[in-house]
Amino acid sequence: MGRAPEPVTGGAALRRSLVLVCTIVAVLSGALPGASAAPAASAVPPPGEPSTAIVEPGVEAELAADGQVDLIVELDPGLGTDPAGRAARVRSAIGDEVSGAPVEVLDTALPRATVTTDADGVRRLADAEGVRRLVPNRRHRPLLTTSAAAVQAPTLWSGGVTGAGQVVAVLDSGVDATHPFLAGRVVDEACFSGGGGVPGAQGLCPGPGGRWAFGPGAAAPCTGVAMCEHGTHVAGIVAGAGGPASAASGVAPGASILAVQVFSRVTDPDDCGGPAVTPCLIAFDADLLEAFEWLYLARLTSRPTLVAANLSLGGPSLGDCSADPLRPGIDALSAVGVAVVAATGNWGSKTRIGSPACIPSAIAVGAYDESTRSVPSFSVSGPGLDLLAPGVAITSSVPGGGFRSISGTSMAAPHVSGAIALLGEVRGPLPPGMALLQLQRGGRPVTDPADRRTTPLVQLATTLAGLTPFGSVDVARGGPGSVSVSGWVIDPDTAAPVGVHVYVDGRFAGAQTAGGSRPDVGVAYPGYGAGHGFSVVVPAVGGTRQVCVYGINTGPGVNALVACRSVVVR
Ligand SMILES: [Ca+2]
Ligand SMILES: [Ca+2]
Repeated sequence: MGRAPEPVTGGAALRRSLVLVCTIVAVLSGALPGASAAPAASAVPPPGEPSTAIVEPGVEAELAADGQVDLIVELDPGLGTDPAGRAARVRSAIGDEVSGAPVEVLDTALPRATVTTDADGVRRLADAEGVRRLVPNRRHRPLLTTSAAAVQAPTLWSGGVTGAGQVVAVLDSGVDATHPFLAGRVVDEACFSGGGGVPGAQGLCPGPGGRWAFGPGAAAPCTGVAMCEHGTHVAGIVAGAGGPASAASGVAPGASILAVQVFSRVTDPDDCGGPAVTPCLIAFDADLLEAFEWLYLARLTSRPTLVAANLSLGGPSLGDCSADPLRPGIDALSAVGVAVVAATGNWGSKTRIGSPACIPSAIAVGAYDESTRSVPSFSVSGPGLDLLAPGVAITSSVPGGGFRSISGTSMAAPHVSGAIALLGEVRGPLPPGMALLQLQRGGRPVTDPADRRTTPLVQLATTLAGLTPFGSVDVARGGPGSVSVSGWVIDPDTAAPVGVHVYVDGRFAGAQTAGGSRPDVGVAYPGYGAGHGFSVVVPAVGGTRQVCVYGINTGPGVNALVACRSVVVR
């Protein structure tokens, strides 16, 4: 490893935990589509022999602008998964330095290193054996600009549902665990900061060096930089409780918070958006990749009810989000049941959502303005936008015990993370894709006046009432004195087959348990298996008949109409 970590407490044990995550994720990452994505072709052709490494276009853009680039070097997974051995092999592949700049080996399962270098260094790395891809070490900004009621959370609270037992990770600028609004909510803390040694990026973790910290106090809010209150505000929207009338409660006031500080202090005006706003907070890809793997291990070991990871941060996407450098970590978390909830951005684009929200397995959340009952102009929209949630003038906690009203998609995303904690308490483990589907089905459609895109606004009471069976009638055919219908049905509360009832012209005509094999349905709804098909023949008299199929409910919800079809019976 590069620099020695500086844990706040329990350093050695926590360090071993971080090492263990490398091994576990390596197995999973190899099986994930994102791990071997084939991105765009090289933009910096090396002199002489052709390179085998892919150089992302963003690398050349940074070289053209600055003469140098902060790189993440992705190496061949064949370098092995044993952390200590892998670091040595990374160094033997690309050296301790490139063109005089030091190489930092990242603490991630896929072998990665960071280095800041020039065009010559990029060419040498692209030519080096074992180097698979060169990507910019991107910068993500916090996304700023009595909202629980707008998502119908109080209806659930009145039924005793508060998110109790559920854990939400908040990857942000730190959380004030001593704030009365968050008293007792923060159950663990970690910090990843410093950008993998990017020059000019100062690590903000407590302790010397500021690179890593773990345990109580590790994710204390940063100080001395604008937006250090951001993470405390976001955590309050997820799980705050007992506040003033203007902010009486977060969405899931019984849920727990896993606070993860991922921001660094940066002084480059180009990164911060101008000299007037320096220094600023930046979250680097390198730190997010390490944080994702720490959360993945926590989910598999100590935090089995970690249901969501909130990312109220981002920047414009590079274009191809299926090859996004952060995708393997987000895919891995989603695959073990952690919904990764990300804000789409506040720069007003209505054509392309930001990264990491644009990564398909992330749940991308835009902002809704309760006062205008519409989508605010700043809220980034485009293909991949999954949900809307309140994000204008949201009052929540800030460090030191106070409260402030802030706007942004940063405020919308934690409404969804809290909603998933409430769903998790009611329903038990729900695959993130199914949680999203339920929130979308139960949501209220809202059309953005800027691009006419219609997106569901989270409505929790409707969503819970909507945990009813759903499916499809694929075939309905009349025969001599009979009707045959086939299709599939799932109740979101169980992977087991559920019943279907068939009615002809409003009269009960037959029943079946929908347990037939439908591999296509199993693929479409991961975690629910393939056994949801039905194929029924019921008696019917001649003429044109209305045939209706109902799914029989399990757990929350009610019996639901799947579909009706008109058929001609001979
Ligand atoms: Ca998505
Ligand atoms: Ca149900």
